[in-house]
Amino acid sequence: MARVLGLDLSTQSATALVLDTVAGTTLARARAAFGPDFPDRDHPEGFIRGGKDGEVHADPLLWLDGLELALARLSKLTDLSQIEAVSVSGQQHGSVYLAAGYEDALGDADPSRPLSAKFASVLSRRTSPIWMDSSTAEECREIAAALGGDRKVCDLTGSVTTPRFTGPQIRRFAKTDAAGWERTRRVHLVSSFFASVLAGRDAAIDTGDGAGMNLMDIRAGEWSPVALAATAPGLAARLPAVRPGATIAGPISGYFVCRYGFSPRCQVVIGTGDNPSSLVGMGAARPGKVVISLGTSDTLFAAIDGIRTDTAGLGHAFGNPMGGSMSLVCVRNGSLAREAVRKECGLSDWAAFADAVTAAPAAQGAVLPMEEPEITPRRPAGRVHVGRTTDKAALPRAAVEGQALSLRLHSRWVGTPTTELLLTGGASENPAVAQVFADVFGAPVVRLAVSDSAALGAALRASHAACGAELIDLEKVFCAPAPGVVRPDASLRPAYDCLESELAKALAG
Ligand code: XUL
Repeated sequence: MARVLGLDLSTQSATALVLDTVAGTTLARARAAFGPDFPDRDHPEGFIRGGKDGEVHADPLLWLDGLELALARLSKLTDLSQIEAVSVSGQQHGSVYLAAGYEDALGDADPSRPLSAKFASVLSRRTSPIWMDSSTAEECREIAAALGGDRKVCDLTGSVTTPRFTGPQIRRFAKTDAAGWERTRRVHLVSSFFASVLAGRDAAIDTGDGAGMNLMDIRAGEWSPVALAATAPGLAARLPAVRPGATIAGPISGYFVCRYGFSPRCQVVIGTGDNPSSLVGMGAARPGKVVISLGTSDTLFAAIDGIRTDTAGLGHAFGNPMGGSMSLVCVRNGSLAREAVRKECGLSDWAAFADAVTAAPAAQGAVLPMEEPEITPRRPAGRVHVGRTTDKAALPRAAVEGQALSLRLHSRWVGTPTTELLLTGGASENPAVAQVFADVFGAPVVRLAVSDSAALGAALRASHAACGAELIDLEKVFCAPAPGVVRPDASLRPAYDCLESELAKALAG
């Protein structure tokens, strides 16, 4: 028997997934939603909008409570003492700032006090900036200037300085709250913070998530001393080590043994970001498959041979937790934009939205719906229209086509032709949406039988790193495609090629 647990701390929820890797079965899944499950906390979406200059933060104590609620629910479904290893996936770029005494909070095994009570007094920054934060344009400019320009930063760290990335966020904190920075002893990513909490001591940041900080030398897989120096004073001493994804942080802490009945032999494997984790969970950790995840943010990613970077500065190169690297294109206006269009068109649910997409003629006009300031392409909120004018009846299709075309356009730098698209995330279950992606990319779309690819990736990584399982064997069982490949309509290719070049022109102008 080899039972493993994958945890995903995402923007809106904490998910826990238990696999039996010998029987090849999913034993239990539990979730806690930061908004709906904690109505008195008043963060209905799980994060805090409307901060100064585009700040978007979240409450790390709410994340801890979310983890505990998910584990409490999980413990009613399966025997946690049988779990041999656990790992974590976390929303990327978000950071947690800890003051002196944080090691005691990590090591405190007293099961009568919840984690949030232990950590409340050791946060040197009460809230955590998350990936939706766009407040650091000035810090991005300053870091890029200190490092010799965007191209150099991109070549060194895998991305140009990017507002949501952790380095610029750290710099803004150090500049705007020097006393808070002075009090800070440790900065963790969401993934490394939760791996540390589970292990009861500091866990390393993995090279997958570490690459989303503008601080790591992407080729060496180590912190870059020049990037650290350009970001904030004394940063090197405040970061945990950076290590390959298959590193074991240690056995699970006494807190989880006493409070949830874990075995003291359960091993904690260091965490990674949700996109690198999904790469593993989708069975795409080796080059060849392109994953599109349609969630709060839409992302496109693929394992790549060697290191390639986007000279246009929009795409990112991250470490692949299984070795090598991966590309990532991240679009902020994902499901929230689809939802805005659905509501605007008076469509009561996603089935009605799917009907509207199917009913409208294909490849006539596309609309890129940017309801909020966008990161790929970098633009203020507003819609970009190309091709024929779109009325309300055609808008749902045109908006999905616009999103698919923009992902196609902004992933050209990766350079590998798309032979198969793996679609995941909430909207991927919508057959009309899947058909549009197949048609726009001119590639068959496959969906996996298992949802929660980020939590699944964490569980598979735990099994590989701590229980010696081969990823290729795990993939055969847990990443099997769902029946029903969605085939592209090749006759639409020329029309979509035209719309893509029109979109490129409209965005350049
Ligand atoms: C990736 C990114 C988002 C978050 C969402 O760069 O910012 O996909 O990881 O959780």
